[in-house]
Amino acid sequence: MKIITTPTQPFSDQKPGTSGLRKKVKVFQQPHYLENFVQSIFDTLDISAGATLTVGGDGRFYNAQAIQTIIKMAAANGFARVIVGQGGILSTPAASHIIRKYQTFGGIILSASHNPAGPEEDFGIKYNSANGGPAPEKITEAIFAKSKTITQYKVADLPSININAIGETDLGGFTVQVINPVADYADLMAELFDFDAIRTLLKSGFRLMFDGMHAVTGPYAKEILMSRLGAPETSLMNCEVSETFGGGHPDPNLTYAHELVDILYGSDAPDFGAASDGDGDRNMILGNHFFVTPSDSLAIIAANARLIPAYRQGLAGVARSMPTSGAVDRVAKKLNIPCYETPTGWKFFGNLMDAGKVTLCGEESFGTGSNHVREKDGLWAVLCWLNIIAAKKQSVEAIVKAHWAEYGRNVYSRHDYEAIPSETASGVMQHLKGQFGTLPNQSFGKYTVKTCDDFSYTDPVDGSVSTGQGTRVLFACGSRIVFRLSGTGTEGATLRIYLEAFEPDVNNHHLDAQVALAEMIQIALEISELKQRTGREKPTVIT
Ligand code: VG1
Ligand code: CO
Repeated sequence: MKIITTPTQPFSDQKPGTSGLRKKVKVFQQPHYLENFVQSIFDTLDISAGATLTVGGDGRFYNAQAIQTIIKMAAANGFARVIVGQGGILSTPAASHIIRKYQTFGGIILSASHNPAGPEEDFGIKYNSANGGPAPEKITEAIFAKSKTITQYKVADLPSININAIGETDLGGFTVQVINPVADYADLMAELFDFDAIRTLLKSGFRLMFDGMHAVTGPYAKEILMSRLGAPETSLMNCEVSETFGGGHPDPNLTYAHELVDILYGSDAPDFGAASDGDGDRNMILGNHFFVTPSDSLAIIAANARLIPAYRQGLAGVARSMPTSGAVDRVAKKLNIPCYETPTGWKFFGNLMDAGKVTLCGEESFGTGSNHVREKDGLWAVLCWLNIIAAKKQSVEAIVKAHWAEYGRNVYSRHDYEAIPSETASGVMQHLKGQFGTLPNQSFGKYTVKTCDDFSYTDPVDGSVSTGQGTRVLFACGSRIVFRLSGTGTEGATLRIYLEAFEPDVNNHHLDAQVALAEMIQIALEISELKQRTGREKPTVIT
């Protein structure tokens, strides 16, 4: 095999964010841009002889072209085999499963998750390690360091590979294997859940609506919900993958999944609604006229895990990202199992799961998962709910309200201010930091500040430390406000404000979180000077 070495110059902006490198497609299309980053990944790894690389993505624009480049670079950099999903498709959780099941050296996942897709929109790439999880910070930092000093990259002189047909192509000591992207993942789900019980539930007249948002989960939902569980075709919407995600924004929340929300809040609403995101790792759960916050969803799955065959023996522990509400902490306390608080992003859960310390984990950003893979998993969360509903024979609303009655309610909301100028956003964060000394003991109405700080995390497994993971303002009553800059956006900065108040007596509480949190919202705006500094009257997205 002939290997072509091409000289190149570094780009300065290849720092991986919360979940890999995300940029506009136009940025990735610059000559050498993708190649530089892929070479930086390979240069960071100690690729063993005979190693296999898993490759796949969410099917967005530029996915197929990028895969051709990655295959040729994998061949040139010492991989013996690449496993790729047919059509270049692998949802993020399915990619994690393929890495684990076939014990591949690692994987490259092409996705910008829920960010819009198309020639003018976003693309993304990330590396996952042999455990199936996103590379830990020390690896992503090493990749970034390499990208700043790179001088050349290697590409094998190979023809384009047909990735649309399942089968193997031998290219002289290097093999490309195109696999069914859905089958292994669907088999795994069938092992974890009580498919018979879910099938019976769906036959009993229980109606569901699943929204694939024109993104990668469509083919997975068809195979699992329709073919294997017997849901009628009318219970799936937007399940054809399109390169532009139908021109939409496949972010499963109350703002962007409004088509589904309208159905679940309309007349003749089904019993259950769910949506997933661009790369299939997020989930939103709805009942008939009812929204389940992701933080509550995590807590409820934890509390009911024993109803699911895979977790019948109980949970080793649970973990949540710092901004996620403390609802799951209350469940962990009752179950007498450990609960870990990590920085935002799935990469921090991997060590805890590998060490057997946690079974379930989740984030407020519509991400829930377990140790069955090392990524969050949208359809898995949907199946958890269906399995729990089938076992409890109660509605979504009844299950959530019973949970609140037992554990109390962590009223929760996140307000996002998207695409604000980066300097303005860092100005807000600096301003907050400047008040670390003066805010404690100050009172705002009934709320008194106890402490404020920047969250940092010491990994209990390998001792690595991650600093600057969000600013916390903790109140004496247990309520809190967290401010954090997003690490996944591609335009300016996104400032996230996370609000949480605990309500032990749910009868005494307004169901609408925005009403229940009104005072906290005012305090957040006041201490951050957000309106004055950004000129924004209201958040872009409220979840
Ligand atoms: C966001 C979420 C975070 C999530 C990340 C990747 O990051 O807040 O919880 O892990 O997206 O999700 P940030 O830095 O923008 O807040 V996904 O579905 O893009 O893989
Ligand atoms: Co995603």
